Amino acid sequence: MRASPVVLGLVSAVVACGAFAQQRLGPPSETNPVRHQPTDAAARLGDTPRMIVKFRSTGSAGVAQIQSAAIETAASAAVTKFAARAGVTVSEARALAAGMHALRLEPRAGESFAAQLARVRLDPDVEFAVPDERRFPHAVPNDPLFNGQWYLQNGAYVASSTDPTLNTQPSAIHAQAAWDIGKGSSTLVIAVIDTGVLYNHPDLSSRLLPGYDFIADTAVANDGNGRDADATDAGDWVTQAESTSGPLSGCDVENSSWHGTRVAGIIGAASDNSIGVTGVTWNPKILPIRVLGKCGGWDSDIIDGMSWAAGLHVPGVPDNPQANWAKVENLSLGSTDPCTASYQTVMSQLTARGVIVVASAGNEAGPVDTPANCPGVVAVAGLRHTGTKVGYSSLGPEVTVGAPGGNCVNGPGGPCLFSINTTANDGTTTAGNSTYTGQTNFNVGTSFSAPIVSGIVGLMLSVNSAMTPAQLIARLQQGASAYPSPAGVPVCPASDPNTGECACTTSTCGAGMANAENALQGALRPMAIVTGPSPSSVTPGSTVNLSGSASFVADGRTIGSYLWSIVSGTGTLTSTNTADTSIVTPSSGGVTVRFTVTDDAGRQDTADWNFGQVGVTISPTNASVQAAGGTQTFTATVVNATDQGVTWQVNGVTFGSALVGTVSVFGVYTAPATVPSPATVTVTAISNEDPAHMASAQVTITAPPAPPSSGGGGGGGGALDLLGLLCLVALGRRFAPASWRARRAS
Ligand SMILES: [Ca+2]
Ligand SMILES: [Ca+2]
Ligand SMILES: [Ca+2]
Repeated sequence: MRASPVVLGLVSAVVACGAFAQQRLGPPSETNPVRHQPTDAAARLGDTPRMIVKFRSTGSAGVAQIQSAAIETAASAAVTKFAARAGVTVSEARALAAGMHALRLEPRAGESFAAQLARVRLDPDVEFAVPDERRFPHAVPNDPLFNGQWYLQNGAYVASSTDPTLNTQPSAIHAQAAWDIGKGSSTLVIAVIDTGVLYNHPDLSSRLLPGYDFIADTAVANDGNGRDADATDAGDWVTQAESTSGPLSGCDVENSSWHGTRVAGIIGAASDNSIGVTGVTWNPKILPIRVLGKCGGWDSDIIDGMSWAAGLHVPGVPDNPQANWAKVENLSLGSTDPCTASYQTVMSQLTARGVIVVASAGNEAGPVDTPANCPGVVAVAGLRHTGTKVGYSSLGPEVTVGAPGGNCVNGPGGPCLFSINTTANDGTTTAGNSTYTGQTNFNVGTSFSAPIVSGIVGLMLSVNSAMTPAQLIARLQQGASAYPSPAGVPVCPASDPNTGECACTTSTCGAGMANAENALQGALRPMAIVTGPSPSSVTPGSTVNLSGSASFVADGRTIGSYLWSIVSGTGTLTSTNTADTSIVTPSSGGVTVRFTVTDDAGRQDTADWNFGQVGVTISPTNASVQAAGGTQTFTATVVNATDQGVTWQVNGVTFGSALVGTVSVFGVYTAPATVPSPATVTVTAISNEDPAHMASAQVTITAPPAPPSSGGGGGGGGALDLLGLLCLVALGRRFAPASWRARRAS
């Protein structure tokens, strides 16, 4: 088992709600207004820990199709067989999506949960067993509050105003400009995997689908039962009494967050409807998936919710109707952990279905939380209005892009100038009045950076539904605006000691600041795709067929023209304006073929096919080295190879020999003790990736100056006998020349 989750158990934060949030913690709001940690970190596993197990015998669940009941039957049989074989008592077993199971086992006397997990992993049918852990929420056209939605602006909104929220900010996402291009398709579904939603919010209700409540644990659900078809947020407040004992012991005492309602409003508040705020998207439907309740939510519920939203079957739950299958899923939740096998399993299934998962990086100012750090997830870091990283946001190489996360500038008590305003509710326990966040009841956290990007992804998919997640992510990143480097702001991961602010880099905050306008323009461009043989498998001078037929264009567009061209090297194309072509590769050197697709609107994309033979060069190509200790360093350069490494030889012998000189793994040639015959040897660097390609240098060994008191022995130059060679190799140069000269064959 990995390092104790108890140690790692600093959880990501819930939303901040003005004075309510400030009472929780001390740090200045600019630094981390949203972070809250459980007083009892053991709450991550709960008092009766459960694990998520995948059995090999259940096979891989259907990626493209909804699972059948037969698979479910096989799965429950796997649990029964496992219990009998492992000699364990299963006190709770629930089949999850993707062939996984949530299991609670009766521990043996004195057995820790970690030891129990280790024992389960020994079973031959167990593919993986990971803890089922709690994750936590990371945490407005003519709509009258839109002016306060600084993060959506693009032009100088009120350039003359002294109110900084009304002027364009560097990290604002240019949504206004994007809406001139597209406001999102009404057939697209974006899932909000969160606390559920308040269906009666007047600025949200028209956008909401029925969704589902996946919280199996009644104490967490707070709606009096387990899973049900009503995804209404029942409130997630935790009382002092609940925190002291019972199933929520150790959890933070807090008011209801209405987190899902806040997240949903950013993605898709009812827009241009004369009330409240504006969403990043105006038309797509929002599918509320309730997985977070009191004290966060369990992996087992989050994973099932993610699966169901995308159209996968979840045992015991009626399937999501196909019209409501989500193509985008927003997860503004997580906690500090490596990506688990359970999340990897569901992510690979969702990616295969073309579903884009967007997750908040976390509010720990540390490594990216899980599931944001899982492969294929669009991880979003939080930015200040100026485009620097806001203090609380987690950061790291897993981040895809940055987006506004909200920052206050003023300390606690003053208005929060750069709140991410959205739909909310004023109830501290059960729901009260529908409201909006603002400068006094502010809303900040990476929880709100993620839905900004989910909205952008929704706009992109609405104009180009054929993009794979990888293709969409590439266009999203290409469209991101470069991070600023303000003077006096430490470069991430270093940070300002007071605020935590730092200047983002592409290795800490992703490709740049998410830009809705550029992303949408990128999605509208054709996608040029060239398929052909792997260049490394191609023989020089052979005919290669290249196809551009897999290329596609944005929805509603048609292909205008194709163009094949040679941008470097030599070769002859059989045709240049068709979807497919062929080329004879050069017998020496390489060639780069470029394929350009132009759609009927004149938008273009290109893709290159490179044929390059592995090339090795050596430097210098000639050298003169004195015998008996002289050295020469050679450098080998390898091109067109993934592996840049070479193997060194002297006269065809790897690493050389005492007779002709030796060469180290670093290319350092050391002359032999005496001048060999012939006196010129060959040093060769051979490509490790393709040993057919090499480069050589000639080295002439010269005699060392004669010793001052040469006592005879003749002209030298004779060969050492075998014994002498072995001694030389074994003893190195610890012997003076006089010593080994004595061993010379007569
Ligand atoms: Ca329920
Ligand atoms: Ca419910
Ligand atoms: Ca509105």
